[in-house]
Amino acid sequence: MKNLKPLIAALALGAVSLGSASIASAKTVEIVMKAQETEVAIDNAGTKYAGWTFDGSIPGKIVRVTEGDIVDFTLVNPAENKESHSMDFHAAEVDVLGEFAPVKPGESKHFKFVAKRAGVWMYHCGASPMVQHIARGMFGLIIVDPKEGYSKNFPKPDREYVLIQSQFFPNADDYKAMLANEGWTNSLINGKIFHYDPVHDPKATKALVAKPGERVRIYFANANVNLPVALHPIAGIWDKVFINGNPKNVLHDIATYNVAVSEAGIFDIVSPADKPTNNAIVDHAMSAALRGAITVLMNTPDADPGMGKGEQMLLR
Ligand SMILES: [Cu+2]
Repeated sequence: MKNLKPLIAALALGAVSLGSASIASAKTVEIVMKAQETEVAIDNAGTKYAGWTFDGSIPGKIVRVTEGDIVDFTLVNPAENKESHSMDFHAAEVDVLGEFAPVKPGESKHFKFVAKRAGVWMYHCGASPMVQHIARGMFGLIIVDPKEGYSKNFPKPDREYVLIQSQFFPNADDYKAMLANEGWTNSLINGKIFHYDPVHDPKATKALVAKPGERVRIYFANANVNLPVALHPIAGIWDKVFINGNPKNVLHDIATYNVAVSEAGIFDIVSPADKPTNNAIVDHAMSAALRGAITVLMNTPDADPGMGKGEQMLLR
């Protein structure tokens, strides 16, 4: 294989000198994450839970790149951890036994991949038992924006929010129960029960906000270990659903979309422009909704202009 390297390098240089748009604009995005076995708050009251996390919070940080970019990734597993951990980016086409292999405590792993396909993709730890590493909180989202940018069919949103749903198993050690789907008591949205639902939890201090008539783009991922999500915006209709977040995979006028375990996608909602309204974005499976999977979206003229933009895409 070694003798191929000069050839590959030459081809790569050739591509650059030709000035191909995708190569010329492609950038390398360096991402470092640290596996942290640490306590996290799993509800708005601050109830502690023995989480396993990327960088100390559930979910891990949003990774956002543009189609064609190189993701230069390092996973650090500090020596104080007890478990091996790993990284599985669904946006990557690599070797499950290579790039995605487990990393022991005290070690780290570095790999690169080209984000060749636009979309919205879950990432997660894949170390054994995977069910436990995901259930305890080791997941997040990578957004690969299309290199063509926005278009008539893929309109620019006014606000963007990330919502990641997961199942909460209070007994963090019983991975056999997790496999059997037994003992899960609640659903988490971005790591907390009723995170953005002051109706069902008076301790909730945050909700999604927008102005009437704005296009709100929800980047949703199903990080449940076993259950699909029936994603529905109560008192609204998904104007567009982009399956897997790719502009080519567009659906129109959808009430409920079934999101498979590990699936992620884009869900656009546009509220009536002529009056203030509220939506409740739910998993219409009641066992999940009434155990935490409800998110309030308030459409009011005085909506904070900074919400749903930049760092305020993922409300901690
Ligand atoms: Cu892990």
